Amino acid sequence: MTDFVAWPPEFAERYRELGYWQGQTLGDFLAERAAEHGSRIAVVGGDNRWTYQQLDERATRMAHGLLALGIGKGDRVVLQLPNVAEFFEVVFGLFRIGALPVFALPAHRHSEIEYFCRFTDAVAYVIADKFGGFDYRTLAARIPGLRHVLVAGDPGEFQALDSVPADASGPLPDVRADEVAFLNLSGGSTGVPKLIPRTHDDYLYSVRESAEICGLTTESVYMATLPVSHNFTLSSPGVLGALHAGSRIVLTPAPSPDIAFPLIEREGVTITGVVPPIALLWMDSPARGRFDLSSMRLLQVGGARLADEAAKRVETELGCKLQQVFGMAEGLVNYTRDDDPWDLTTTTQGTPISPHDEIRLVDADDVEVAPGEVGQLLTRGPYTIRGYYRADEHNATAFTKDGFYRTGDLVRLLPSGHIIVSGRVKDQINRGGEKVAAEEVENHLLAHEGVHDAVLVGVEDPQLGERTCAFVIPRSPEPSPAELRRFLRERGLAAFKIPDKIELVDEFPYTGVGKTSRRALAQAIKEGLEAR
Ligand code: OOB
Repeated sequence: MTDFVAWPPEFAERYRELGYWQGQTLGDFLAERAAEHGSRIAVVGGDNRWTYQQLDERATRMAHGLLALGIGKGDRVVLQLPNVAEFFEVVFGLFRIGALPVFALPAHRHSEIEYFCRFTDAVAYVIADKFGGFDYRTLAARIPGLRHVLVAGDPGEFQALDSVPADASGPLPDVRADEVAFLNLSGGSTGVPKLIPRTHDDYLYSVRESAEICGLTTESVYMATLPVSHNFTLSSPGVLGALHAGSRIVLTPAPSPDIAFPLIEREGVTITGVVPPIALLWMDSPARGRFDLSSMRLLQVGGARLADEAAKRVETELGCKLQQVFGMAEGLVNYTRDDDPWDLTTTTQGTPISPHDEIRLVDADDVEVAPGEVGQLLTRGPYTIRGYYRADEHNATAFTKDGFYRTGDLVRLLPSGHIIVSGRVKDQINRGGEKVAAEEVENHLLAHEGVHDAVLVGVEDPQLGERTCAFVIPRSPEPSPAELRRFLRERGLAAFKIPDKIELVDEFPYTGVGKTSRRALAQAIKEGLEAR
C-alpha cells in the first residue's frame, strides 16, 4: 500500500523552475513571517491576542514539547480543535517537527474520529475540552490505541496542552518542503472518508497566490468564520494567506450573526469566507442594522453553488464585494477576481489560481466535450494531489492514468475561462457546503437490524441548496424514523450526516425501469420526488 503518491519528477522540476515550489516548509514560513511582522497581532481568539513573535515562540515551544512527549517526524496526530488560538501553536508545532496533523472537523464524532485514528495509526489526538455543548473528552475516552490525548482547556483525565513540557531544547528534526505536511479530509463519495496528503511546497504555493488574488495586506483583518481546519478557511486565502500577508486573524467560535457581527465591528474585519447558507443568513439577518459592518471589503462565498440571485444581493445588502470560490481539499481552487465584471462575479465560480492548473472537461467515456458544453471536470496542477493517502485501489479510478484528478463536478467553461458549476456525477450530497457521502450513511443505516435496504439522496432546499433524505425498506419489527436517527447518532455519526428526512417505503420507486445500480436508483427517487 502506497502512503503518498508524488508528482512525476518532470512535473516537480517544472513547478520548481517556475518558482511555484520554493522549498520552504510551513514551519519556516511562520518564522519568516514573524521576523517580518513580529510586533503585529497575528491571531485574536477568545481572550488571546498573540503577536507574530508570540505565535512563533509558542510554536517552537510546542514543537519541543511534542518531541519530548515522544511524538516525532512522520507521526500522525488527529487534530480536532474548534476556532481557538491554540490551533495555531499546535499546527505549527507539528509542522516544525514534521509530524502530520490530520484535520478533523469539530462536527465529527466517534465514527469518524475512530476511523481517522485507526486508519492513520495516529499516536495522538488533540481536542478542546468542550465546544458547542459537546464534551470531546468523552469521545477521546472511547478511542483505543492513542498514546496521547492533549486538551486545550480543562484536561479532565487527559493531559493539558499547556502542560506539554516547555523546557525541552535541542535540535528539531530536519523537515523538507517536498514532504507531506498534513492530511486533509475529502468530502468523500465512498463508504469511508478519504485523506488528502498535501506537501509544504504545493500548499504554500496556493497560499501565496490566494493571498495575492484576494488582495491581502498588513491592513487586512481576516475572520475565520467556518471551521479553521477546513481547506477554505485554512488556505483560500484563509488564515495561512493572512499570515503570509502580515494580516490579522480573528477567530469566531460560530458563524451566527449575533456572534460574528459584533466581532466584525469590534475587530474591523475586512474579509471572510462563508458557505452559501451563511451568506443568506447574514443578508437576511435583522442584526445587520445593529452592528457596523462597514469595515468589510470582501465576502468570499464557496463550498457549494451560490445561486445567481443570491449572488446579486451581496453587494447591496452587505455593503462589500462578493468573491465566489470554487475549491476542493484535493487542490484546485478557482476565484472570481477583483477586476471581473459584475455579471461574471455573480454568475460564475471564477478561474483557477494558476496558469499551470490544467483543466479538461470530458463526457462519461473520458472524451473531451465540445467548447461550451457541460463536462466532468478533470484537473492536474502544481497544488492538486496525485493520489489519496493509503488508497491504491480508489486512486486507480479517482485519477486518470496521466494523473488528472476526477473532481466529480459537472461544469461548463465560458470563452473567458470562467467556470460555471452545474452539477455533479459523484455520489455526494452537498448540504450547504458540508459534504455527505451517500454510501457512508447508507452503510450505517444498513447496520440496523430493522433495515433491509437504504438509499440516501439529496433533495433541493432553499436554504441549504440540498438536504438529505434517506429511503429505507424496513424489516419487521419496523423501526421508526426517530429510532433510526437515534441509532445513527449513537453510532457516532457527525450531526450533519444524519438524514434530514427518513422515509420508510415498501420498495424503492421506479425500480421498474430495470436499472439496479445505486446511482440510478437515487436518481430515480430524486426524479420521483421532484415530480411530486
Ligand atoms: C471546498 O472543499 P471540499 O473538499 O469540502 O469540497 C469540494 C467540492 C467540490 O468538488 C464541489 O463539488 C463543491 O465542493 N464546491 C462547489 C463550490 N465550492 C466547492 N460547488 C459549487 N460552487 C462552489 N463555489 O468546498 C472548498 C475548498 C477550498 C475553497 C473553497 C471550498
